[in-house]
Amino acid sequence: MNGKQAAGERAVDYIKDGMIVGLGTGSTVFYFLQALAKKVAEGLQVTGVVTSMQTAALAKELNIPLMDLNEATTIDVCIDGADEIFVADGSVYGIKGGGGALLFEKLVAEAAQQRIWIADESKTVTQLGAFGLPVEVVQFGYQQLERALAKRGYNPVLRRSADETPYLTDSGNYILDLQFEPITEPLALATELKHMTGVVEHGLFNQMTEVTIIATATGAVSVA
Ligand code: ABF
Repeated sequence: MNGKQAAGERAVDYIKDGMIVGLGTGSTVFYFLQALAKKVAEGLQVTGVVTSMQTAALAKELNIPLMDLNEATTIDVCIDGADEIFVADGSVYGIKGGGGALLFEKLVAEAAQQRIWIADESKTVTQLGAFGLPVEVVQFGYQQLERALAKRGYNPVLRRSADETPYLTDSGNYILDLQFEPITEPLALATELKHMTGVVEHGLFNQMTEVTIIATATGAVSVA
């Protein structure tokens, strides 16, 4: 068992009968989904899973009921991975969006009563930024925004798919990956980015999780 699998399986303990479960994206979430599917097959009654398009396909394959975010009056618990997890003064900051679903992930997380991050220990960092910072932007005139971000020293790079065309998010937007580190003021940077016209959302998830489940490569799990 690896760290991602151990963290994903531990998170299933938080799922109770009747819950509406929010889900993010990525391989750690896929381990959670496989463990959840086993519990559902053993009788756990989940009302539904709300998630991004990438994860929805796997949930469907695993016969886990899906719900649209608009149908979910509230989400009991949201389980998601992360690209970086940083803890300072008891607050948890994260960078997400490596999987390109940061907008849907943030919308689902903000609708949830309890947010749980699951990750292997490689995601915990002593300062934010080495991963890069995904920023979802509208296609129209994105090069203006790219130039403005470059002027601020954020080194934006348009994310491209394997065929070299611009990567498109679930909402048909582009992603500019910012490259600069360390990110020492995540709260201020989040505000700055959100005020730039054309920015739809960014991958800073500041103080947006109540529980972090981190597992080592040997499967030892710590919950904070
Ligand atoms: C998702 O989890 C993304 O925001 C992030 O990129 C991903 C991490 O992927 P993995 O679990 O495969 O490391 O929420």
